[in-house]
Amino acid sequence: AALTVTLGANAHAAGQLVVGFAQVGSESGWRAAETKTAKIRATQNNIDLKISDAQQKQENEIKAARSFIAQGVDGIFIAPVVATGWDGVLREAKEANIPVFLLDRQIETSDPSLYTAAVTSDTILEGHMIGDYLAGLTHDKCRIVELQGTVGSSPAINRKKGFEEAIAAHPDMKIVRSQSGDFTRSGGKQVMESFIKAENNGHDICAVFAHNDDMGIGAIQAIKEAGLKPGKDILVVSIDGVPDMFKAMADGDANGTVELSPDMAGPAMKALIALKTDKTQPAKWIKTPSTLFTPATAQAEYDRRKSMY
Ligand code: GYE
Repeated sequence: AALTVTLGANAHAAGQLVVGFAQVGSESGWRAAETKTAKIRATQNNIDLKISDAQQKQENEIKAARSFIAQGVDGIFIAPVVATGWDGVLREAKEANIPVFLLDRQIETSDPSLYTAAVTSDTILEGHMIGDYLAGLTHDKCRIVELQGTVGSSPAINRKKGFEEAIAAHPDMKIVRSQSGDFTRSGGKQVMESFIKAENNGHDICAVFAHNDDMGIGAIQAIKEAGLKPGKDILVVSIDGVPDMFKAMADGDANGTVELSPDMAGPAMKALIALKTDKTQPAKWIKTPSTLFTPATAQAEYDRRKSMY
């Protein structure tokens, strides 16, 4: 084993760490920004980053992780598409002494020592912030339709939970329909079309809460095609803070979003380097900030962000 390690290390420039990143796919604008940012951070940190696109399938992520283990990488990043089913492959990584960082989604495990740290936003808080904000916009009275993210993913579970906790304080706010649009624009549009049909051509819907901006943008299209005005006839709130949502808010088509940083890889790389150089144990949860944005500042925020992605 010692020989293999030496050969692996020699294959790279001195001091250069090799990291394998099992990425979910490219279902959303936020995801694309995260991948792009990861590549930039890799260059800045002199890390050889190998990214695998799992096309939204956990089995592909597990396969990628196994191949990274076989290659003897210095660290593995996983953006876990769903929350459960990770213990087996994580145990293999642990036995191979390879630290694993979870990016942007959490997992459910009976043994948290199987991964080193998770870099994510507080997805319960995001749902809570949107629920509180919507309560203010609607004077605590609203028939809400909900577009959920990928079934079984931690942000879908947690954003729903946080939102429900927030509106529970307001008896006249209710989620009347809820279905997954899989975090995609087309999924959001399709599900919103069916909600509109089922709710008196949309006239009985006060607001749509989408678990991400892409589904929110899909919903905006569906609302327009039904002859209604998004942002007014049906309020639109979501989470991510991608440039297209700032544009939608500036255009009056949407009402609010909670931004989360697309830079999950940067903090993970920093923690990995500290771990490798002087054995510094990172915090188990490296939490990124959540910020609410509204139409009031949308144009300026859009102009500022356009160039960043
Ligand atoms: O909000 C969504 C993406 O896991 C936090 O996944 C991430 C979510 C993000 O598809 O746009």
